[in-house]
Amino acid sequence: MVVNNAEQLLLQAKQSNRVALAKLLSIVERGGQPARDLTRLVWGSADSTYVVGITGAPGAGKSTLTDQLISQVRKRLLEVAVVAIDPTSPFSGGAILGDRVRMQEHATDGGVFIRSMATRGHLGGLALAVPDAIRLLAAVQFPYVFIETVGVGQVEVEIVGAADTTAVVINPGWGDAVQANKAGLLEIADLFVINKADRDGSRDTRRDIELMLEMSSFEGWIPPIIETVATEGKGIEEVFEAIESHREYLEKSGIGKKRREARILEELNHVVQAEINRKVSQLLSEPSFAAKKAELISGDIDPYSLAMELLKFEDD
Ligand SMILES: Nc1nc2c(ncn2[C@@H]2O[C@H](COP(=O)(O)OP(=O)(O)O)[C@@H](O)[C@H]2O)c(=O)[nH]1
Ligand SMILES: [Mg+2]
Repeated sequence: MVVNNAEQLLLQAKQSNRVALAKLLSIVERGGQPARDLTRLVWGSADSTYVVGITGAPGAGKSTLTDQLISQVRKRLLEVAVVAIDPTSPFSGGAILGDRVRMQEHATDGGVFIRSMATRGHLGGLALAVPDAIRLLAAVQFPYVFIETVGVGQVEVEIVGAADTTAVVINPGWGDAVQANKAGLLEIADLFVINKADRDGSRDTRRDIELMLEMSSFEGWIPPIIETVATEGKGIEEVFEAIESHREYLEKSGIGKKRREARILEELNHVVQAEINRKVSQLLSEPSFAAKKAELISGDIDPYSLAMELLKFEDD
């Protein structure tokens, strides 16, 4: 039997070899055939990992909060992996010194695995890479995976919204909740964190969120609103407890299972689209297309007919 590199790395990663895990995540990040092979390898492995999404505007305190949540998990003697998709995140090195010093504390803790994922200006790729990364981290048995993304843009919101529990981080101040609403964050929020509650205005922000929640139709789970001062560790325990309550709710109601199923189908949707794009690029670069292109330009064939011909599709 030929044991390929990825298989070997996966075996090592399952034995807590973090270097091997980092290499596997690089494979995921780069995409292409090796990433597809890796997904085949990991698919279907037992999945008891709980995925928590943390999102909000840049500077809202997502990384600081994540850092504190890591401590909560570690207090319970569990391991945690963090995937940060924020280009300005301390995890990816774009931070002020204070943050970095704190992160380094966790960086030497073998029970914490922190990884930043680059967008490389290719958000479509991210929609594929993140679920793959989560699955990989689940296969190596992390009980918790935290995903930090900036809550701007449809892809980022979609990615974080696919978590089991999504925390939306807002700051006190006029209009912050309204901005979050505009970005589509309210719809995906399972809990709200008003971070920087050491500043004025958190009561107004709470009222804004409550009003918006009243206007939307939440059934069953009503997202709690929790005030935190992440830099001082205030309110963090409550946030963690809210995550656990939401988890319990998802499990008891069966909604968690449904969500995971929807997530897999959504992933299939992304994969199908990506594969079609790949196929189309291939077709368009084939030499036989040159003649077709000439026909198109001379007006002998219209783009719709040519597209159908290329894809071997038939008219409806
Ligand atoms: N005053 C105050 N500052 C905070 C709080 N939480 C985070 N910060 C600061 O806000 C800045 C941005 O935090 P960061 O976690 O990097 O935000 P992110 O961009 O959302 O990940 C940093 O300077 C933090 O130290 C807080 O609760 N209160
Ligand atoms: Mg950050």
